[in-house]
Amino acid sequence: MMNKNVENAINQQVNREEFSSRLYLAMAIWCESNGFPGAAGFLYKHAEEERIHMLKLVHYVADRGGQAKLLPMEEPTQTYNTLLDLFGEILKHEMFITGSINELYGIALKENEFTTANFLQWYITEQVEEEALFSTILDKIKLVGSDKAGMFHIDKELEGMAMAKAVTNVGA
Ligand code: OFO
Repeated sequence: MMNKNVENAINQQVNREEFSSRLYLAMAIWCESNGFPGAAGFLYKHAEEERIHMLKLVHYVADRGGQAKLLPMEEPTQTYNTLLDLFGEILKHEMFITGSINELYGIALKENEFTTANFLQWYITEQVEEEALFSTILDKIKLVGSDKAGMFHIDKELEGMAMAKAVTNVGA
């Protein structure tokens, strides 16, 4: 049976991953209605990935003989000023998630839950990738500033990244 403190902290992480999915869905919706179809496609895909992050935790709790709890969620921000703003918010959010995973890992170690600590390694690696991905995108957006042609290219690039993700998922 899993330690109660660890189980509670995992449930909180379930909530945060679920919120990430909802936040990126809200952002995708904004992008779609504000002339960024590529960014929208990319974020719709990313919202699905966050749902997978959430489900991995849910199944882990079940495998350990527990039952994951779904906690209430706040409404995500649904309007943004610019694409730069939006991706800035994503990077901030991912840094918060990294902190949350690290905290959860710390709780697992403190409670001698080494199986959970081992399981969390995947999330620790994933967060390195998430932060790297979003800071790269953010740097590109900063570079083009308000140049319309540059923004168009970035949107196309994001569309390509979403398609590459779809192909990778099919192959997986
Ligand atoms: Fe689940 O990695 Fe982003 O939030």
